[in-house]
Amino acid sequence: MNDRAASMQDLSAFWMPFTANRQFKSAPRLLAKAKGMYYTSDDGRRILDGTAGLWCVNAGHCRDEIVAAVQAQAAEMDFAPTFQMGHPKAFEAATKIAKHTPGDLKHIFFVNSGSEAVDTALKIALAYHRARGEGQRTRFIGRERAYHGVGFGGTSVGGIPANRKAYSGAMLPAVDHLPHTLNIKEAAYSKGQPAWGAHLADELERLVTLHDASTIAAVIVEPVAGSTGVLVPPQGYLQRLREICDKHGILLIFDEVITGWGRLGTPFAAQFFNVTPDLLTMAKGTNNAAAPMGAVAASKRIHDTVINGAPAGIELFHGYTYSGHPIAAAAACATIDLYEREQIFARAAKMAPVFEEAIHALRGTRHVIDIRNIGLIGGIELASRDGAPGARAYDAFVRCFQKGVLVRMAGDILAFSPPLIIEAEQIAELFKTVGEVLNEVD
Ligand code: PXG
Repeated sequence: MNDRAASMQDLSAFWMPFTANRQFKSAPRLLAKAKGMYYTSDDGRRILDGTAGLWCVNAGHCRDEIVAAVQAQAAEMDFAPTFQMGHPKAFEAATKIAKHTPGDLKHIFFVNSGSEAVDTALKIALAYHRARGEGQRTRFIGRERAYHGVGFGGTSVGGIPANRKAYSGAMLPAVDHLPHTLNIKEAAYSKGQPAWGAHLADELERLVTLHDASTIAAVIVEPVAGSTGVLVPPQGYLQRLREICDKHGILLIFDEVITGWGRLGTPFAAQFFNVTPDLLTMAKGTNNAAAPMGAVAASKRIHDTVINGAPAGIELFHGYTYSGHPIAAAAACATIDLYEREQIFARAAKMAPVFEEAIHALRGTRHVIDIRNIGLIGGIELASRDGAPGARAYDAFVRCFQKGVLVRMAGDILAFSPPLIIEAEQIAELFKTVGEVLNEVD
């Protein structure tokens, strides 16, 4: 342990998520405060947040209006059940969310995380097919390199080998995967959507032939895959998935946990790509990550079929103690008001070209083999060190933090997803630091 770690409280009790615990605890990186675009580390350094926390603090940190809403709600009513009871903030939050969801996806089911949103969406898909007499549709189609959280459902439809390996004997039984859409040979340094790759959606037809449409409940994809290294959908790809799903009566689920709430300059990626799914998951930016919250937005057809198809009584046997938790709901209301008042999504759209130019200016920098971007999401793929995949990006991440910039890494890809309030000078600072660091790391 380094000196600082030794002088701090005991780090051993917290078994940290998705963390190299032994490595971290021997040289911890701790954040103590946050405001706007910046964190403050526990040793008092200002850290530019290039990742909006974990793709979630879209309006910037500790915004006064959201802080006030959380404080007021905590004092007024800490908790109230939403099982056969209700409280105003949950209804208000759902109504505000539904103003921004695409198409007729205006029915909002509250959960507490992206993982729960995904598992909930999968269950709603099953319930929908069952309610309409097609209960044999139980198969899900995910995609390679997808991240859909860590529930058994999300892990099963996800496509990250490391996340599945230890649990592989206990995945959902009927799942298949589309190929992912990244092809550096064909589409390196694409700005926005690659021109190459729409045909990869036709793989869905192959899976439909293999399994028969009558067994398939839903296809789930992230419109832009974020956490496996920024995989931008090829032009026409999502439209093609939508067409094939419609042709075969298969539901299309967009996992918008990362792309939701303005990341692409529109409320959701569905509006950006002009493709409307049947179910849409969200979390993170829903309440600016001020308290755990996620949600599933369901189309009218799905909602009405499940609700009206049930006998009198509870229609969907699903929910969480904290579904629509008052503090999370109050934070969501304040967050969405703030997004609207400051036109944060339009702001993201305006900054996207500045971000695109700045990230692509790193083309030609040492180690870089591809740069990808869309909206305020960017990825820089590095050549891996021989025999040590991920080590180079990890070193770059640590060095960036030492130099006052927070980035994320996925394998050997550096990922960027700043708060949507980022200014041009901060974009310049972010990528200047990254460029310096890439010249310094082996
Ligand atoms: N779906 C998607 C598309 C996600 O990106 C989840 C579901 C799960 O959300 P919860 O709230 O259960 O964590 C996510 C989460 C990273 C990173 O570094 C990404 C996520 C979470 C943590 C880190 O890229 N995405």
